[in-house]
Amino acid sequence: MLTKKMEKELNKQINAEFYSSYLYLSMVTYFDSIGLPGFSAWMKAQTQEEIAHGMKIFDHVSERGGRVLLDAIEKPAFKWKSPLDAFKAALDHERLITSKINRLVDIARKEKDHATDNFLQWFISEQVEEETNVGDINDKLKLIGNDKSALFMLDQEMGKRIFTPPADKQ
Ligand code: OFO
Repeated sequence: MLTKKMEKELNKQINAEFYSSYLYLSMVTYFDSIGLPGFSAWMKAQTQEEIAHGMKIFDHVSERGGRVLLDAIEKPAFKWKSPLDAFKAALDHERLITSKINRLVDIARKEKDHATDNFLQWFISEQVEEETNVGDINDKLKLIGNDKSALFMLDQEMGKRIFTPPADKQ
């Protein structure tokens, strides 16, 4: 059984994950609008991943006897100055999400909720992966600078990303 405090904080994280999905969906349309279909496809996969994160927490709250309360999702930004600017925003966002997950673990420990602590360890590892993936693309975009043909090649590489549901991940 979840404590009221844990239930409330997990509900906030469900909202944060759905907001992540919304933010990246907004980036899908941004990349489409500047003619980068590979970046757009990458962000679409990211959008699906965020929904899966939200649903994973949703299921945990239900399984542990809590009640999911859906809240309004904040309006995301819709334009960025460049692909690098968008990926910088994505990296900042992932760092924020990591801090939220870390805080949730602290709360689970304070509440002596070992099941939720254990459940959240998957998200701790996932956030390392999220920050690494987004950070690597940031680095590539910085190297590319104004080189249009290198950007075209990166776009093709990004377009190969396929969404893998969390249940299929190790
Ligand atoms: Fe859910 O990891 Fe990104 O935000």
